Amino acid sequence: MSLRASRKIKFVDADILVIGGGFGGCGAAYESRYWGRDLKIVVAEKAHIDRSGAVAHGLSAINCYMGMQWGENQPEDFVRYARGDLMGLVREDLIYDIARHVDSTVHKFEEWGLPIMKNPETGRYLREGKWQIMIHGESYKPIVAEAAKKSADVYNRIMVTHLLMDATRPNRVAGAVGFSVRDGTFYVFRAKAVINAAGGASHVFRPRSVGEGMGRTWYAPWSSASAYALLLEAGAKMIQLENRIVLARFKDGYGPVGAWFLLLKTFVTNAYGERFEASWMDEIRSMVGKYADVTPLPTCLRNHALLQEVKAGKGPILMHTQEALDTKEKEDIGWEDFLDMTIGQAVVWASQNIDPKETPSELITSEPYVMGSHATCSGAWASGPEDCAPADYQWGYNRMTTVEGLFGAGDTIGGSAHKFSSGSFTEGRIAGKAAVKYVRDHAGTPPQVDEQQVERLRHAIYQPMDTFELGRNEIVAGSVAPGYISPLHGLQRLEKIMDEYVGGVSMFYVTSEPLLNRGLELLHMLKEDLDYLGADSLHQLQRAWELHHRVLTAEAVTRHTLFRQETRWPGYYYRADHPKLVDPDWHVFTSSQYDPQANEWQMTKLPVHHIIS
Ligand code: SFD
Ligand code: AMP
Repeated sequence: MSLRASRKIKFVDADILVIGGGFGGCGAAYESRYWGRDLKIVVAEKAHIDRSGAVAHGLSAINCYMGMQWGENQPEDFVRYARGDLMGLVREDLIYDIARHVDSTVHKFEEWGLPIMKNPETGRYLREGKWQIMIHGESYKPIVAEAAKKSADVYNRIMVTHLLMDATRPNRVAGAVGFSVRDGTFYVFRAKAVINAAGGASHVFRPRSVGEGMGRTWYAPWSSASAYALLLEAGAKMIQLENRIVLARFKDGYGPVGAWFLLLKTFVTNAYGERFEASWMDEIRSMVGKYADVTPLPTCLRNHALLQEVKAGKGPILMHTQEALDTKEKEDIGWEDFLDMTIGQAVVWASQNIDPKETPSELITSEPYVMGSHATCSGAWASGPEDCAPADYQWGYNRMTTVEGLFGAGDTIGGSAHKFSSGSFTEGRIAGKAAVKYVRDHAGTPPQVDEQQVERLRHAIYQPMDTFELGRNEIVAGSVAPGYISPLHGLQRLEKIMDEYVGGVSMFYVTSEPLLNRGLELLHMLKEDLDYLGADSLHQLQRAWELHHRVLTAEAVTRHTLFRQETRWPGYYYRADHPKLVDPDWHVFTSSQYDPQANEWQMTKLPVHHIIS
């Protein structure tokens, strides 16, 4: 009997359980309450909903807004844009569905108190670019969280570790379990429907920032792949996990570039003052054909040009902020861009004596991230909207995964790139509405949790604390422990494997079949050692389970990358053994399904349907 498993147990019954109170989760809670006034809606959040998730620190732009009431854009245009950026491979039904509803989400944010910048000449929202608008967004997250808090019972500081399945129907979700990272209480959530909105993943690949700086990444360091691992272990079908994203960012602080390129019209050169993108176009065309002529140039191809320039020794690449900040207004926007969303970048300026009005700043490509809401679309294979999804894209309820009663939103859902904060919240709303309908339609057949599964998990979850209790007796020289592996050591081992074998920064994003196969062997050995994780505190226990989630997700990324025998997104990763894009064979989604009992993976292709001309 585990020492720690004798702690308190708390059962929480819900009609709808939302895992993760980020943008997708807040949208799901809000909309579930709207359609399900009489239902019990519960949010389980591993941090505190007021400042959790990727938007914890705030943002300075909303990157998905149509402006339909002013005739600025139509949903069809947005589908074309996202499709072009992802080089043809997106779920057009899901993207269209978000685009047609996203404006109403943004209007709600403004009504709830989010200050959105206005264009003084038109009175409309100030456009950063065609799809983006500028906000004073330091408090974006608490403002949006308030709506969720009013809609649901929020359980903060609960790390969800596993989903529960119905006792008699193996493909029907029944809830989830986790533990309080504050007092260790074991939580059993029994729910009729579950919406997984647990966000994307940083720290799957080794970051450029290492040592004491390793907490500085572009995507939040606490984005720990639960969205994917929870689904994989439940046997849900996943897609496009090879579509990891690499971002061009201000060096060392990871400051985003959108406001600079699009609003401030800042330009980039190599160290010799040359604007280089055009010079790589012939080479790009030879690799990806017609996708090189998409406007704007796809994000991955912009990366590719930058990378080629760096490899040719023409770095550092410079963003000429000093040319853009020629008025006080622009200077204010430049600083606020970072102070609202990436304070670390403003700190880099201060610490390196960089006055952006005087001196250009270095740009560089980041390590890869796994996510579904930026210029990338890794995630779950989900049922689409009833009115416009092709027949093989729908099986009942919008945003339901292939597991009965299990929905997703935001980074969780695959195939629908470019949703960002507003689109993730919107997708949460869509999933919430569908989950309410699911609960009502299935009122007569509620799931039953499998008591044995709960008991098994109660023991497994606290095991790292017991392992530490025993292993600590053998500690030598401070923290050297022959008897267990610490979550940090496990994480560093994972990052090294992914970096060196699966296309991280140290390999200039290059991988190949032999490298991927070796990576899988090493991941297998790492997985064996996860049984010996030791946690000296509840905080470390959370880190241990985050590591479990990252490792399983990493394996899925590796298997997808091996399965797709082409280089579709040069600049995100390169299959050196398949350097070109191969549309006749690979104009498809890659799909995986994991069987945890047998520890087997099934890889397949799924069709890409174009529904917008
Ligand atoms: O400039 C568990 N994003 C941007 N979106 C925009 O609209 N505009 C921008 O300007 C954006 N930029 C940007 C962005 C993100 C970051 C980090 C930076 C800059 C520096 C992207 C959006 O933030 C992103 O698209 C959405 O937030 C995605 O929403 P969602 O819901 O999929 O993820 P989340 O918000 O991180 O929430 C996840 C929640 O789950 C919790 N959680 N809870 C319980 N148990 C577990 N096991 C859990 N695992 C996770 C998390 O704590 C979190 O609350 S720019 O760069 O493009
Ligand atoms: P980022 O700051 O890089 O996350 O980008 C914010 C938004 O601007 C996203 O919608 C990007 O796709 C878009 N964006 C960034 N840079 C460019 C560029 N050079 N051309 C077109 N769109 C861009």
